[in-house]
Amino acid sequence: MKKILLLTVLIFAILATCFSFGVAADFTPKREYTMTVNVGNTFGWGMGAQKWADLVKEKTNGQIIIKPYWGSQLLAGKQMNWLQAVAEGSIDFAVESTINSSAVIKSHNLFSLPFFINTFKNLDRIEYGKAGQMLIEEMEKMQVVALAWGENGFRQLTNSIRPVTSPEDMKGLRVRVCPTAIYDDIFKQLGADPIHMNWADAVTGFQQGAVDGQENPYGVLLPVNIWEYHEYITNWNYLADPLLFCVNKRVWDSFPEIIQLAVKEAAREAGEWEKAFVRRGLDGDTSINILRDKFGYEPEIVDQIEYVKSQGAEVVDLTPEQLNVFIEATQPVMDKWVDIVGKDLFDAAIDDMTK
Ligand code: X2X
Repeated sequence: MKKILLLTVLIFAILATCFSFGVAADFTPKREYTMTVNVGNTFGWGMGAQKWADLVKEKTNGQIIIKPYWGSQLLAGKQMNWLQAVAEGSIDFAVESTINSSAVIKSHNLFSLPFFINTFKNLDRIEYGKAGQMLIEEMEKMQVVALAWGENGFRQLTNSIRPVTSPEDMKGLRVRVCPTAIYDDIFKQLGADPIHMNWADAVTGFQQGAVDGQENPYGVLLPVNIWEYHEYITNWNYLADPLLFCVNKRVWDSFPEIIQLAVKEAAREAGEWEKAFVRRGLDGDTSINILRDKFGYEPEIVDQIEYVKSQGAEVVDLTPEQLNVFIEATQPVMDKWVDIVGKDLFDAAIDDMTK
């Protein structure tokens, strides 16, 4: 009896081993997987995307090769189309901003609610909390698997006309904004003139003076030398711009478990590095210490705000009173967009932030 049992166990073990090898052997990776990124590889965002690709190659012993395409090249510059492309599978991977998916998934406007999130701590609580989970689950239903969070950053206002300390100062300013509706509402509400322009055309637009201003995080202001076009920067953290490290679901499901694990680990690691890189100098010593201690990485520029000042930018920090004027002025936008984002998600985000 014992012998039969032993034999059965042995047969099962052999079958299971064959089966698992069989599954792995059945898997033939594509020669190359495509990845879309809206910016270039000199931005922290782009460096994080490259790091993900490098780590995936390393952790899968060269089985999975991801080629990043910069500047939304695969989308002919149409930054708002990335999610659709990854959902359909015409692009395999993405390291992309939730702003650029917010036209397709309305809930992604959560991060663009004006003056709602404001601090890194709040942002992390949302991303790794219930609201973040809800967003990721919603994406998976659309065939996009989000493996890790990254960051473009809190967006700041820059312009070539005058220092902005109140909505009054924004009257008539022609501001390049991301091509999405909530931006129109915010900037119109503040008296400015929002101009839609894809990022692919934006820097040329700044050079040619087609607009007076724009808004982007320090992680973008530095690599484009924004002070060469816009002397004035207002720090107002008015909305957050997270990134997601994503893969098409069919591609994901085609990977054996061991490869999935490697791709996910690589995304988490690259995301953590990338977040610390773009936050460096903006959150005290926290991010700079992560870069140094965890990654052994010493950035050339440690204090991003001091750096732009040293290049000639005039940086305005709003007082709490000045900030309040902006918060009150944009309240109608907030009221309108909470409904579009979804009350459940909004409440979950508040819950996350107050935990
Ligand atoms: O278009 C922008 O401003 C950018 C580069 O920040 C995004 O892709 C959201």
